[in-house]
Amino acid sequence: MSKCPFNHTGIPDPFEQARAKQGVGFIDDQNDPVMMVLRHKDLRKCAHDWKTFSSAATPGRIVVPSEVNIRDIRQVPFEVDPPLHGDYRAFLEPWLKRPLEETYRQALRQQISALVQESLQQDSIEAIYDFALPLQSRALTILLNIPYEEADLFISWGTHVFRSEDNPLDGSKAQVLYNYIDKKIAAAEKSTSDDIFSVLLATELQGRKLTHDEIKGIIVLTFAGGRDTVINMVTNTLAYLGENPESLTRLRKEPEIHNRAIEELIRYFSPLTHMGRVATKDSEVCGHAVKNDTRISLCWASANRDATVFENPNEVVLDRKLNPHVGFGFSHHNCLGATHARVIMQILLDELCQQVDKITLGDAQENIENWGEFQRKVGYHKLQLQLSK
Ligand code: EMZ
Repeated sequence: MSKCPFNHTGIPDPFEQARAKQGVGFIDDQNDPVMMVLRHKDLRKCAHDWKTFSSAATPGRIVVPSEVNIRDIRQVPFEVDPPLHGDYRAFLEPWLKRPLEETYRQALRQQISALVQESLQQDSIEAIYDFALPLQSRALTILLNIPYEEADLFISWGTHVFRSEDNPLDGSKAQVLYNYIDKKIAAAEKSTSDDIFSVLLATELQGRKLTHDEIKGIIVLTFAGGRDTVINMVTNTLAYLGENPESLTRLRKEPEIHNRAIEELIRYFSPLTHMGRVATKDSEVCGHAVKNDTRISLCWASANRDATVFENPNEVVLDRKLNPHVGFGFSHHNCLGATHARVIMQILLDELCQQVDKITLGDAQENIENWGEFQRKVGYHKLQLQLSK
């Protein structure tokens, strides 16, 4: 394998100056500008204030880049405000807490352990397409309770369901997912099973059955929200452990710090840079006016490096004790898939500690997001590496 051409210097923080100076950043997004909220405290205040900063705007508008031009299906409960939002969560939460069950964890461990074993046999693997994408796609079959074989189809869709290599907003790609979901709902209508589609068809909300669009909105979110985020988390973790072999050694010796290490890696990597809200009235954030019907974004990646909250914010402190990170969002909308993601990370760290002695990094192509004046590395497009014993 060729040698790593540069230092994988981690994930720099492009927001530091703007966060300290004015607390916000301004970006254009398809002629619908966004004011990014950069400080931890302001961000938490805005996230709480759902009456002023709503998630229930036109479908796609709270996402940055906006998806209004490529979809009209409302993602549920992510694009819904309280109190209805809470009603959806109430029946989704038990399903999304299943990763805490032993049988679920065993199934996931089997998948991840096999993937690590297969990777050990290769001279070199590409961390996304040979590892993180199959890992995420296979784990999703457990979350949805559908046959393992369906993962091959999800793998073939690539790292994002609305983005392709040459198009950051790809409506035709979204249609492939929609068709799949429509087919699965139709099949579940014909014959009931214990998969997510049948469960949602049987679910009652306020004394009525869920509509087809509500079910679709829930499933789309499950596919879209937990995809590139989990992939970035897994890939960045491999890169970090490759560049910091002493951390792998420490994690092997101190399994009791794994949970803290996972939270710290989530804080440091912040796999989702930000998420938007739309103002429902004229308002103000950190001294900056926000007009009715304009967009703000809650920049998790910036808040997670806020030096007024985190000591040495740009360092990975594996056993960081106080860690109020917002890597899974904050307040009502905090990530519903967080339990699944955390359990994936627990098993991954454990399997790497047990099976792998060394991660050697090779050629890499970074994935840099461009947000106006800010350029943020969020992970990799490609990362060649070798796992060895
Ligand atoms: C939306 C979003 C959810 C959006 C928690 O994040 O993830 C993005 O990757 C999707 O493009 O549609 O699901």
